Amino acid sequence: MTDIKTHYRNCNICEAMCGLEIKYKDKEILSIKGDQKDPFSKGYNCPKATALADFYQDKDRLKTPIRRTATGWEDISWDEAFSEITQKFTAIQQAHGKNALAIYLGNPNAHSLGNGLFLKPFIKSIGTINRYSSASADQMPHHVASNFMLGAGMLIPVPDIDRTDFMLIIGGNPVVSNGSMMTAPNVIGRMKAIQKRGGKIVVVDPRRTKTAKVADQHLFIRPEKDALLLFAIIHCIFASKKVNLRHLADMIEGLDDVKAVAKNYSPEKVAEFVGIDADTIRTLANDMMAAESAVCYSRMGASTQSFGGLCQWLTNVLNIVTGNFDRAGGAMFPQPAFDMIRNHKKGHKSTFGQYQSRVRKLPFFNGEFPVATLGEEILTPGEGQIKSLITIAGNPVLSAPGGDKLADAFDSLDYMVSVDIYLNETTKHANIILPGTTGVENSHFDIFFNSFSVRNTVKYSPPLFEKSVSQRSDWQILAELSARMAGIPLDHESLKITPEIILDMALQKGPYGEQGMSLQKLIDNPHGLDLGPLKPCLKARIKTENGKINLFPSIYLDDLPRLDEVMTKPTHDEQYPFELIGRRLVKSHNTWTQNSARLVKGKNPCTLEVNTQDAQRLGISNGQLLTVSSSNGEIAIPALVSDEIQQGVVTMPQGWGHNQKDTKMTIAATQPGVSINDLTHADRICALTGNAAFNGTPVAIKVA
Ligand SMILES: Nc1nc2c(c(=O)[nH]1)N[C@H]1C(S)=C(S)[C@@H](COP(=O)(O)OP(=O)(O)OC[C@H]3O[C@@H](n4cnc5c(=O)[nH]c(N)nc54)[C@H](O)[C@@H]3O)O[C@H]1N2
Ligand SMILES: Nc1nc2c(c(=O)[nH]1)N[C@H]1C(S)=C(S)[C@@H](COP(=O)(O)OP(=O)(O)OC[C@H]3O[C@@H](n4cnc5c(=O)[nH]c(N)nc54)[C@H](O)[C@@H]3O)O[C@H]1N2
Ligand code: SF4
Ligand SMILES: [Mo]
Repeated sequence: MTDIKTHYRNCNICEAMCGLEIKYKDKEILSIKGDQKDPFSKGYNCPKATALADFYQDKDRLKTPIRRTATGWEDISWDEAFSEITQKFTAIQQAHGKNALAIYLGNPNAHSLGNGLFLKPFIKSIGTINRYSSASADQMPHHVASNFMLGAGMLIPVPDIDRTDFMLIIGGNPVVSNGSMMTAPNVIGRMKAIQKRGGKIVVVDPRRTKTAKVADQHLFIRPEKDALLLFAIIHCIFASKKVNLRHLADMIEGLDDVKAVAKNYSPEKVAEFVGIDADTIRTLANDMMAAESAVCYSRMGASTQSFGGLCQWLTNVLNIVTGNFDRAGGAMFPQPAFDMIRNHKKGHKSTFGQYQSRVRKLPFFNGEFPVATLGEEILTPGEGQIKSLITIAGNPVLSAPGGDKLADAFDSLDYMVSVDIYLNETTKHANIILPGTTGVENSHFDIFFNSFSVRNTVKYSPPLFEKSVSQRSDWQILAELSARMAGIPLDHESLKITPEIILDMALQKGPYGEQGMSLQKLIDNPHGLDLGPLKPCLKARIKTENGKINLFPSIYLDDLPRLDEVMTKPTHDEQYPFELIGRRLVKSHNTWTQNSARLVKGKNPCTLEVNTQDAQRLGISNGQLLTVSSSNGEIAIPALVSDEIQQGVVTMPQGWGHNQKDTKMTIAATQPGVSINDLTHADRICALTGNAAFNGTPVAIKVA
């Protein structure tokens, strides 16, 4: 028994940062459980964590570079792969300009220490402005709001869930997702604690989700009408004359302008469009004002929709005018030990709209263009056309709006490279796949999620298992590619820098440096360290030039006519009368965890939930195969008749569709699920931020 060892680390799958206790013997994982001594997650973990063992052992996982040939994939050496890639990328950039090479970054980059640190120099080395990521299929409206209101896109307010007395959750299902832009392991436990201390939770969602079932109140809302609801609540708060800005009173600009505009959105005016009656909206506003502390938290449902920009602005406004911004129990700002914005100067220029995309003129922001425009930038001929692409830890064929069309676009590229652990729906289009190490083979530190966390904590874990001699880490791949692209010799000193060296420096120079924070300190404390509850800190951390909160940035004013059209020109799509929204499943994470046998065990979860009355009207019965069509395409999917989904709305999981040919994810390929993004359309975006508008996609359904 003595040779059974224990390793502690944070789970790297979702944002929750659950601490894990892993028992192992030699190179075999024996068990994965929640780490009771983790100061943040306190023993909590979800079923996905155990699959870290499956990803480690997965026989389908790539370990060496492979190259596509006319007769199939062949193994090649790292040197051959790097040489070919450098030569091809350089030739394409010389012939067509720097921007002819594009880059797409997927979600696991945010969960990786090495990628978080080494992507920036890599991006610099390829010198392209054609940069895309999953962020514009997710949370870009949050960054836009923080950028314009607070002067820093990464200064994100997070709900102080552990102290709030009233939580309004709009378009989030954190009981399943475990929170997003709100790192909070065991959300369900934290929600129950709100109720135990006498507080209240209200969920606004077109579906009665697991989160809605835990809440005290659930309000069904029509998809994409959240900005109107938020405006109406704000209207009530101004009308009641109970605006109370507390300690931020001398930091707010534009209060009267917001008040004047909010006048136009009375509960009575918006009710029929929102689908929530005026009295209920007034009660909601009153409940929020009456609570000792309160917070509005809005997420995917309110971000990946046509008015995502307005929703995230109005969420901040609501928290501010109720006196719940930067205050215990409200929306607060973490102070991470690795502080990404510490050295940002006040008043630094926003890059929003610095460039416009070539074809659709969408805004460049936070160093990237919206992923919704990637396909047309590849397919539209002319000066500046994308000819070559590198994807890093992303699967846009399944994750981007109109993903199936992206597959065709990728086939038209002159040259494509993927840095990925699988041969999947996206990477199969690459000429070369470079596989990095993953999960337990990597050291781990959460750069991003400590910045979105509901409590200040910090933790570092070394790799559990050393990689084999033939393997490289993602960061090593990025470092070598950067050097080769920039013509730096491979024995250069800069190539000796590791993530640990940079991390240690950032910790020592960071906000806890004077108290002795360092990498060694974290190595000595493998369960992690508690740095305490969130503290009011906005005065010190705000990055606007004059140190004030801009409550009404003009970009939002300019977007209001578009919102008003919802009420003045309501449309009913005769051809596609249903509105499609997505759903997340406890046992899958986006597109990439479905090769774990234990996670996909059981009946097919990829079903289209249809409201009972709609089903009766259309003669649809449970389990029946349906054809679902949209302006983008068509899928076949079994029905799940339910009263949990609102009439006129249908929902299916995101991240599925693995039964394509020429991939190598043996278990995933046997799963019947289809891709929601064969239905969503790249043209459907939030016109303000360019973020994908997945929710509310018009669809038609019929029995197949
Ligand atoms: N319709 C609809 N579409 C959506 C969503 C939705 O709700 N509805 N959600 C959106 C959201 S929130 C997100 S974040 C995006 C996600 O969009 P993507 O990031 O494009 O998709 P993922 O499934 O996260 O892709 C992860 C990829 O990284 C690879 N990978 C996993 N681990 C590693 C690693 O350690 N190293 C490397 N190099 N590769 C690795 C996987 O094999 C996979 O190819 O999808 C978006 N798309
Ligand atoms: N188990 C699991 N956990 C995950 C992931 C996963 O794939 N699986 N993915 C991770 C990622 S990358 C992210 S970004 C987070 C996302 O975390 P969440 O934001 O919690 O994600 P969703 O479950 O997509 O929740 C969106 C909710 O919005 C609702 N909704 C849809 N349209 C509208 C609308 O117009 N208005 C309103 N009010 N609601 C609407 C949907 O019914 C759904 O309940 O989850 C993370 N955690
Ligand atoms: S909730 Fe997220 S971080 Fe926690 S164990 Fe599950 S997948 Fe991992
Ligand atoms: Mo996401």
